[in-house]
Amino acid sequence: MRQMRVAPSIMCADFLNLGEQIAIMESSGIDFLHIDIMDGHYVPNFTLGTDFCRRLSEHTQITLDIHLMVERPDTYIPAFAAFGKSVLCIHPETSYHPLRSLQLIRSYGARSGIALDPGQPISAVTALLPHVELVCVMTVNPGFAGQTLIPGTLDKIIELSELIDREGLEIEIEVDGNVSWEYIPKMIEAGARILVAESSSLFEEGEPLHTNIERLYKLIGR
Ligand code: S6P
Ligand code: MG
Repeated sequence: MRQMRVAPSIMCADFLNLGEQIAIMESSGIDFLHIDIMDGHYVPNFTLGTDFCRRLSEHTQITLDIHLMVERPDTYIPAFAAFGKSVLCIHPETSYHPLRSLQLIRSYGARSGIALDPGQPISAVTALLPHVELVCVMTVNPGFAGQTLIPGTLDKIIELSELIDREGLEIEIEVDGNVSWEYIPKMIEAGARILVAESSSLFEEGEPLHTNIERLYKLIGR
């Protein structure tokens, strides 16, 4: 089995001590920084933006995993694809022509991905799978941290994982939403290989970040 990878969700980090937290993640070998981008339309919230990503990419070598929760993503792809070898994920239902959006991402040298809203069936995105390197399965509704996993979303990871194997596709499954100590083993068993670890685990209050990273690595066997 491929080594599990970890993508801490930066919207859940301690913004007043962000530099310190990034340094801990770098020295711990964290794989990606998951950056949630929200536009107040596709999702009723706002979070981070291009200036934040630019600053982060100047400051760290860790790859940015940019989760675009925005309508009409083509408008923003050029700005967000500018950060090294980032991964850019769109929600296909936000684009008139999702395949064109994925091609646009790749045209900038970034890696392309799609995020699956809990209400979107896998059958809606099968035509896009040959054009992505990553599928982010959302186990909560997009827009907010601190939600509870929606039942049935783990089955979706299993279904997607079987489809990827059957078709021989080179796609990694990322899981985003309530990635808690309790659910992590079930998510891995279902087929997830990238964990968007957040307020339910890595940034859980009460324990320092490095202690939670050690606990997470032990749990995922690395
Ligand atoms: C939600 C976003 C996620 C959150 C994450 C928060 O729209 O895409 O990446 O940051 O779900 O973590 P938790 O553990 O509070 O669900
Ligand atoms: Mg996210």
